[in-house]
Amino acid sequence: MPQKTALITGITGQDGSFLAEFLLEQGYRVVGMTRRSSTDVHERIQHIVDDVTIVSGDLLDQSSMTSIVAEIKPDEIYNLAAQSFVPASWTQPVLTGEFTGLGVTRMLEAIRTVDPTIRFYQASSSEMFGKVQAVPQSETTPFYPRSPYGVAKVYGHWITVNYRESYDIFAVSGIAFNHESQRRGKEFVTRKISDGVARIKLGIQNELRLGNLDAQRDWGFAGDYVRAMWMMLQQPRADDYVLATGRTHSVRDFVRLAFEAVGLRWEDHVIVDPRFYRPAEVDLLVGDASKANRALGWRPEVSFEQLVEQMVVADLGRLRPFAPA
Ligand code: NDP
Ligand code: GDR
Repeated sequence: MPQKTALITGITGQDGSFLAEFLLEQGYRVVGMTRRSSTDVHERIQHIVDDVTIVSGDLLDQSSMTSIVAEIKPDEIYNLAAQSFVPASWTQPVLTGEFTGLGVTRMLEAIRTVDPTIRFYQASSSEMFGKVQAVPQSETTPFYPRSPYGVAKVYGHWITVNYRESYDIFAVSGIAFNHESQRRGKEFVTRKISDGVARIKLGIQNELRLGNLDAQRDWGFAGDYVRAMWMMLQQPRADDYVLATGRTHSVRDFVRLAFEAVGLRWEDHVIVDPRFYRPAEVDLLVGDASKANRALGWRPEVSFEQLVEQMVVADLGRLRPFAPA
């Protein structure tokens, strides 16, 4: 079989780095689209940077995306790039709409005009369920987004469905619930906690300030989710899938386990700081991934407890050289 080419937008992000590793293992030629920056943003893909091709483009710029698709001639495109931090979507709502919403249309337009046989994966989100209309949430649960980010993702989701139905493009949307790892950005709550716990354990800091501890999320491991993205593009028929573990935990549960992993009591160090509350909160997410399980044979392998432990251990190892003598 000839080698396949995959184009990943957002290759420098958490998921992009895991997906690039996974596709290289499958024998793909991997091309990553990155936006120009004056600093090195390749931290997460440093170890594979010589194995992938980096091309310069931006979700805001139609011509860059169209010419990348024409030049690279990918078999598959994984659209992972987005403004992905929910709180930033209230302070930069228009930019979030441009990146996270319209950016999807720009890539679909590039496919439509260059080669409509290219297969397309859109990184949709459980944030689209927002104020949930059913528990657990499945592919048929109505959307009720609670942030400009969630609203933009709903647009990205439906434009993907629309290009599939309008132009017969193999365009699919993975409705992924939260997935984490030691490569998660430090502004997201899981990594903020694992990083904070490691700092406290090592005597670098003494307290951890968090927002709403009651929020509940369906947390999985990012490495498991990128496998599902690929599986979705190998199917005979284009379809959308919920990707989730089916288990939900509160932020407080994550905090407790993370502190327990280093033998500390979370109550002695965590301060609830209303600065981290959101204008509108998503209280409870728990996904029903039985369709992905049945049709793709996909099942997440890393448990919540393993995930918490892995993240804390990784941050302890990273920060140990900075511990006071
Ligand atoms: P990250 O925030 O870690 O990565 C986002 C990526 O998008 C980065 O590579 C970033 O590049 C890139 N990017 C942002 N803006 C632009 C732009 N204008 N042009 C080109 N590239 C841009 O996100 P994750 O890896 O966690 O998530 C991947 C995708 O999946 C996102 O779309 C996210 O919304 C979605 N998602 C994530 C979930 C999760 O739990 N992780 C769950 C559900 C959906 P740079 O390095 O330059 O900033
Ligand atoms: P989320 O992830 O908004 O679910 O979006 P995040 O980790 O930011 O928040 C999860 C929950 O934790 C609560 N929380 C805090 N959050 C942050 N960031 N910082 C805090 O100090 C804090 N304290 C409590 C939040 O209120 C929230 O309820 C992530 C992103 O990856 C999206 O791109 C993706 O689409 C969804 O997951 C699925």
